[in-house]
Amino acid sequence: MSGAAPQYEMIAAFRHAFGQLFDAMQSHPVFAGEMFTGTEAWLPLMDYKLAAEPSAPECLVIAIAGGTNTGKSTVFNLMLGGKYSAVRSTAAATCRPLAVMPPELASVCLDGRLLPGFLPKAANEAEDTLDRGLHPETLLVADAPGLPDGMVIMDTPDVDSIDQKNWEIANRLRAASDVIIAVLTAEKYQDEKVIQFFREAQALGRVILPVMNKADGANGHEVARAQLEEFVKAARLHHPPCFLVNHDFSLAGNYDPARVMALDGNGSLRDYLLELDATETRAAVREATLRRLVFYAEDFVERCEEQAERVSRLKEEFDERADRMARRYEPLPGAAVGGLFHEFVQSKRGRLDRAIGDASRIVSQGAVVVGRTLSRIVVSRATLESAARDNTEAKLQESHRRQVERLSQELAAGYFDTARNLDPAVSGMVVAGLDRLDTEAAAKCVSTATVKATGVSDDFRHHAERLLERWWDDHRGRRMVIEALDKILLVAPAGIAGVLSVHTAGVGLPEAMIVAGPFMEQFAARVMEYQFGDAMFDFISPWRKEQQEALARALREHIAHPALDEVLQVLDTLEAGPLAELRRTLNQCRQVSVKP
Ligand SMILES: Nc1nc2c(ncn2[C@@H]2O[C@H](COP(=O)(O)OP(=O)(O)OP(=O)(O)O)[C@@H](O)[C@H]2O)c(=O)[nH]1
Ligand SMILES: [Mg+2]
Repeated sequence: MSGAAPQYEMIAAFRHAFGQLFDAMQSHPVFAGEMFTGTEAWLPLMDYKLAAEPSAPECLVIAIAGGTNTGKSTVFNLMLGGKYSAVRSTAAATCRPLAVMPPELASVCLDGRLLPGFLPKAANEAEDTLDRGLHPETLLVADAPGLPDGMVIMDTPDVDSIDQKNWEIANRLRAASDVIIAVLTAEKYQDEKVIQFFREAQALGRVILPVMNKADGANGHEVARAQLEEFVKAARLHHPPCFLVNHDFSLAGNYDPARVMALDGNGSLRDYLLELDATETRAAVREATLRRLVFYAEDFVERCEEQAERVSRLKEEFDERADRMARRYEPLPGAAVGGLFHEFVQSKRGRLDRAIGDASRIVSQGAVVVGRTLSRIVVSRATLESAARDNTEAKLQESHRRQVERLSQELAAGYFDTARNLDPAVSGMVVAGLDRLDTEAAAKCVSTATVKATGVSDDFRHHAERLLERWWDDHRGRRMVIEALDKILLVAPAGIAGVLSVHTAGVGLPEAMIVAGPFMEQFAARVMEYQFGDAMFDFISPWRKEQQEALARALREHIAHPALDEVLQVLDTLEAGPLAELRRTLNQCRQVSVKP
């Protein structure tokens, strides 16, 4: 058939890409387990059928299949006219397939070139098919000189075995076959597992020929006819020719192919097979197999792509949640931020000094205002809080730490809830990631990373300078107070005592001395803050945003990404190429599969 070679190459490329993806995913066994579930149903189509090299000799593979103990080995021997396969009354007796073929094919088959995927082994005796010690991939090979050219007949284990290993074998044999003889009995023609097997064989384009074994001849095989009809309908077969073997207890030793006879009385199953156009049948089966492969593989690749998409969305979602959580953080500015006011005012000092002639008046007025409005507050703070300014900073940091740790814990708890509702492959990895995460320790890392970053960045310093400069130009009155205050700081602590003692209402020298001491800077900061008024919010918000962004980064780094650790590795693996290659090679297979 023309086109077989490009088909072969494309399928081989797709198979190779699949293998690469499979290998790459093996370091994530749980995810891989979920991902590759179901592929065992269609991989045999490549490995046991389409992988056959175009140069290998052509053959028509006829497999005898059916439920346990239906008489498959018996029908097989009948068709071959001799005892090739062991017949037993015990269930699931045949456990390894046996392929019988003309001698010239047998040698090619034993070289592994005729029926790909299997481990060929020359059969010594009929009982070999019962040997469970043989490797499950074994294909026993025997030759039968009387068989027509290119014909391979296989006896196979049951398709509905209690032994699950047999299902895999049945799957492979179905893939390898072109024609399947469905051996049924009055007890087994309706079994769901059997029906399923043949339905799929029909979808794979295999030629299915039902045989009712141990048929009762009464009323022109009335019962067998009805049962065959029912089977054909259930397995969705398209009017196949049906056959039967009469119930005959003296069967042993009498292997006559004519005994497997057509239901319509026209010859035997063997005659029918001899007349079948092998080349046409093989080509049709191959095309149907490729179509079915593309159908399954398409579904698989789509699922993988969706999975990769879901996993990458999950990362985005986790990151976004960390960001949202960080926006709930409300840090309060400490000394570093307050210090910027002071620095700024100090930078204006030169101008003030030049105008020092007026200064005494301004200083006095300023001091009065400052004193009246704020001295009481400052004094009360002075008496309530024990001296050190560091204490206030430490308290501030402690409150930040508590906030950050609470937000971290809340975030991790939210991730847990989400993880539990994800699909099983991903859920397992995220839950394991969260289980590995010591939330308390992670929260501390976040807190350390964030709280230590409460200083001011260059960006914020520039912002502050610009804003203060603008404010300075727009608020002449208020800035006077600040300038005055700064002047006081310049002459403090001695000077302030005098100024305050003259101008303040009811605040005496002892309190002023306390003010002038360790609280001088804080006092100044308060006044500046007060005078700076509405501009304060604009001044602080970029700083707060910076703090929130630092927290968001820390939450991602210490909580979101450790939780997603394995998921991110999976994503890296999937995005590194094997999935794209699988898609590319599949698209090529799809093109050749639809070619006329
Ligand atoms: N009398 C009679 N016995 C049959 C006929 N077909 C099968 N048997 C008997 O049914 C039993 C099972 O036959 P097998 O040919 O081994 O059946 P099988 O489907 O190959 O069985 P497994 O390989 O174990 O699944 C044996 O005891 C056979 O002798 C038949 O047409 N007539
Ligand atoms: Mg058998």
